[in-house]
Amino acid sequence: MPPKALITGITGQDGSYLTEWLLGRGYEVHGVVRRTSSLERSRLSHLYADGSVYNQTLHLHYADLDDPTTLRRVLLRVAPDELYHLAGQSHVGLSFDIPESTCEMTAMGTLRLLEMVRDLPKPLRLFHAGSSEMFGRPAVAPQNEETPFQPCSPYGAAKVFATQMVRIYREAHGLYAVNGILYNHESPRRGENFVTRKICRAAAAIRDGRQKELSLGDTSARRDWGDARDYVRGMWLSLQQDTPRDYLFASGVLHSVQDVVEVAFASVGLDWRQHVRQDPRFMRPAEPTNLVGDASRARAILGWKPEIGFEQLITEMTSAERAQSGAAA
Ligand code: F7E
Repeated sequence: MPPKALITGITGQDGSYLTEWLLGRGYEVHGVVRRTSSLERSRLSHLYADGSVYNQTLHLHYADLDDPTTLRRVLLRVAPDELYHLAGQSHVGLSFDIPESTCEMTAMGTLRLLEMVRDLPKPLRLFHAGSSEMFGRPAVAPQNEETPFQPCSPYGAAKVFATQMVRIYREAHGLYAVNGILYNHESPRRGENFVTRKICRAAAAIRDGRQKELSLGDTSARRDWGDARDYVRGMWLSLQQDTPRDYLFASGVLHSVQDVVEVAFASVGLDWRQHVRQDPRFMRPAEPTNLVGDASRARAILGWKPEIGFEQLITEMTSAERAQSGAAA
């Protein structure tokens, strides 16, 4: 019998890469999709269109985190060995505008899932996607798994609640439950409203004459950016250990939004100064500082290390945008 995995958030960037990773390892993969998700145009469309995969080794189920009965039913029917909980409202800026629904889904949604897992007749291994946003404005840099959380966004606070609950269920109820503390991770499949994709997309469109300028918020903001394909590998590795514990996944290197602009525009032979402007609409009420991670534990125990560097990633994302629009890469 092949191992079975269930993924919440399967239509997202990480969900789609994780699906490919697990299928490649002989898993039967099940995904939870919302009724509103358009599968034909999603990041799964290539798998959805493949008759040897869809409904053979990949199965999708309609359910929702805010509709516990549907989710409980899927969990009971699928009876997965591994559950990857990736779903949630993941835009930090937006969480200032819609804090209640962000917390409902990210914080309470995770607690509901933990309650369901606790009642399952057959135990499973749970991975929960935490975030560097939980550190907010930390007193130390780089951060590790022991650094205290000090979130400065509704999104960060919701993730802290969910992460602490995972720890509590692991300790109090003996669940095999793991938090991954994930720093920013990007790819050509990144959502269009995240800054790396927005910049790479604009650089490609300006190069090909489809756009004139790019408006950004705080370009001095710095992040520890990695590649999503490296991070889904970490998710899987963290569930293959005898003892469940939390792991931090990060590149350990800080770059500014301005660095992203410079690499993306240079990769298509453009001078960014002629096209980029600041727009207060994209500024946030609060910005975290010094979010840079120390992934020593993941390196030592999981043998994990990031394989794709910052410049390679941004260059690939920009050329993928050009290829997608039919222009020369
Ligand atoms: O912003 C600045 C913005 O939206 C990065 C999510 O995956 O990683 C992600 O959250 C930085 C911030 O990602 C624009 O103010 C400037 O300082 O790409 P982002 P994020 O907020 O760091 C963490 C780890 C998660 O867990 C989240 O789910 O870029 N910035 N100008 C801008 N950001 C956006 N989106 N748009 C701008 O125009």
